[in-house]
Amino acid sequence: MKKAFVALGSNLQQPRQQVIQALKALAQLPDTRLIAYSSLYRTAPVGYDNQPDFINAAAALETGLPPLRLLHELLALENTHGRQRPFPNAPRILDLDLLLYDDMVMNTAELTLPHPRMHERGFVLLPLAEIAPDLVIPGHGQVVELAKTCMNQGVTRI
Ligand code: PH2
Ligand code: MG
Ligand code: MG
Repeated sequence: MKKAFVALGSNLQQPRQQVIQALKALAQLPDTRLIAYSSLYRTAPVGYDNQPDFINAAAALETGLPPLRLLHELLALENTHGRQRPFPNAPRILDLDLLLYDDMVMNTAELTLPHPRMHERGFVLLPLAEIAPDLVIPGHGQVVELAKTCMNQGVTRI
């Protein structure tokens, strides 16, 4: 079994419920256990400002699924929730990003690990610091230290 971390986000159609439902669905994935999940956080949008605040959270999984298989399960779950992709960083019903898969480092068209922007995003790091403060992001350092640099990004635990 491998350990993987997933970021959850939603800012459309009852975002809290979307994220709570998604956590339940993660626990139901084949050959996978949900071993930890964070509180929910209300977060200011990053990248494209003219959209509602997000609800974000982070989850830790233990899984026998290989990384691409896990990624495909996450994308399928987004689709089940009705996710559409009109333009980059558009508001979304559900976003499930594979952040880390053990200490794997890879960069393909389909999947980059660690997630390329996770080390600078408060909406990822603050929830992650709650469940895995000592985790090291390969190439960037310890989650709790990185999270301290993101305190002014409009991320509030709810
Ligand atoms: N996701 C993005 C872009 N911007 N901002 C917040 N606050 N939360 C997100 O989940 C988020 C974002 C791309 O996936
Ligand atoms: Mg994302
Ligand atoms: Mg995504």
